[in-house]
Amino acid sequence: MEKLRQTLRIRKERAILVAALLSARSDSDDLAELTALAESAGAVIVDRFQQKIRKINPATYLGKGKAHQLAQRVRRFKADVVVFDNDLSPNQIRELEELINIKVLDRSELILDIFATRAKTKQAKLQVELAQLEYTYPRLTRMWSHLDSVAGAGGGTAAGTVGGIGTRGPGEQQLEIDRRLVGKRITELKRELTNIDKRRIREIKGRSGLFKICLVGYTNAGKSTLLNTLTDAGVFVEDRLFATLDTRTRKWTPARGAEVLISDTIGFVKNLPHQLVASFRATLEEAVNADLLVHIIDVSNPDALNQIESVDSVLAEIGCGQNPTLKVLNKVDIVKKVGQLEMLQTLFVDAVAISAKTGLGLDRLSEVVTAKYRGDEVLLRVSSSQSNGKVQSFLRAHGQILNEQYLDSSVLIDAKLGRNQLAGLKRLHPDNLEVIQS
Ligand SMILES: Nc1nc2c(ncn2[C@@H]2O[C@H](COP(=O)(O)OP(=O)(O)OP(=O)(O)O)[C@@H](O)[C@H]2O)c(=O)[nH]1
Ligand SMILES: [Mg+2]
Repeated sequence: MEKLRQTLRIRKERAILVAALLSARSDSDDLAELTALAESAGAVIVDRFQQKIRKINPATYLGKGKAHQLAQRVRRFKADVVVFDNDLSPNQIRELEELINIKVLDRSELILDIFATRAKTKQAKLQVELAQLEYTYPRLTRMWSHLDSVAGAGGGTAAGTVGGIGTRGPGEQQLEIDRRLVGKRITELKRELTNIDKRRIREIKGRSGLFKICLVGYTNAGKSTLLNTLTDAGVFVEDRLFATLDTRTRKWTPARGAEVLISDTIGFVKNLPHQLVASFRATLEEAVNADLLVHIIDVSNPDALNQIESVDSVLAEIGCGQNPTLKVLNKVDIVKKVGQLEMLQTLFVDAVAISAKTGLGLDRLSEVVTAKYRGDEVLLRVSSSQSNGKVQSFLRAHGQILNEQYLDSSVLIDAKLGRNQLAGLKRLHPDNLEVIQS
């Protein structure tokens, strides 16, 4: 049994997916997302097992009868691993593994594994390692309790060493040693990450003068594709979940005179493991500091509404549930379900429909973003010396000049300008500036 949970990797393994549904709800395919997740991790799905349960069995999550059925299917399909869509306690995992004799993973462990294989930068790697240690460690250690009875069994634990031959309870001793090692590693990781985070937060704060947009959304919604289309950023895009684990920031000019910073972030998913959200907090800092969140929605996904809800709840968890947000309905070029786009447009009347791939709707998106960047329009009367040409150029670039009147040495201008640009105009020191109507 100790072999079962040395690694949580399921690449190329034959997997049975299990969803235990507590409610009677059966409106959507509850295993669709787990299927995508498991495939992303590289597993070959050999069977899917959806079961309605009336209550959670504390020992095995599923009732005993259902668990036995599962064991039979494991044998029939020669499966290597069972992945639950539910989160299981360490005890439930142990009991299930004893019963069906192959590795059992829960949803969070699967997500953590995908993150581990995707992490490329030092920061992402440290963040994932920390989340994994915090989530998985107690679960792995529970598996070692059996070592009590196989004293001196040698090898086979995640840390690779086992206590001396013949000593009583090497499992317990090993547990103690590993607990200390893991505790030390967690402290180290936290220290390293704090340093990187501080640098990163300084970097983000350093951009405070500029208007910042952060792309957020469910994994695979098309955030990186949009960033690439808008800015030629060359960000990794792939039809798999969690393609992006790092944020990338680029300049974007949605209209003449309007320059904004736009960042990509990691994708969200339903029930993102709490430890991951905590570890990735610095990466998500881009979202917290953004002037505008652009929420990308994959309208071709039949589950789009639930995905929107999941994203909103992660946003609330990281503390930006109240930030100004623009919803963008992406992938309109491939929406299949009749009425889906119309339904979402009715629910979110301000949403902009686009295709990041074909470019459809991007002009409208630029317009809406520019309007948010500029803020509500105000009517101004500005007077400036004729030698200070910058004031006129600024108004021409950012606003709309309604009337110009040339006096002796000055010019009197009536213009419309976005409220957010008043500060920029003031920096050019016009002789007089009066807001006539706001
Ligand atoms: N047909 C179509 N496909 C799109 C569109 N936008 C994105 N895609 C595809 O959707 C898949 C996911 O796109 P990404 O840009 O990687 O999605 P993401 O939101 O960055 O995903 P994560 O980084 O995993 O969170 C890719 O295969 C894209 O080519 C679109 O407007 N139309
Ligand atoms: Mg991406």
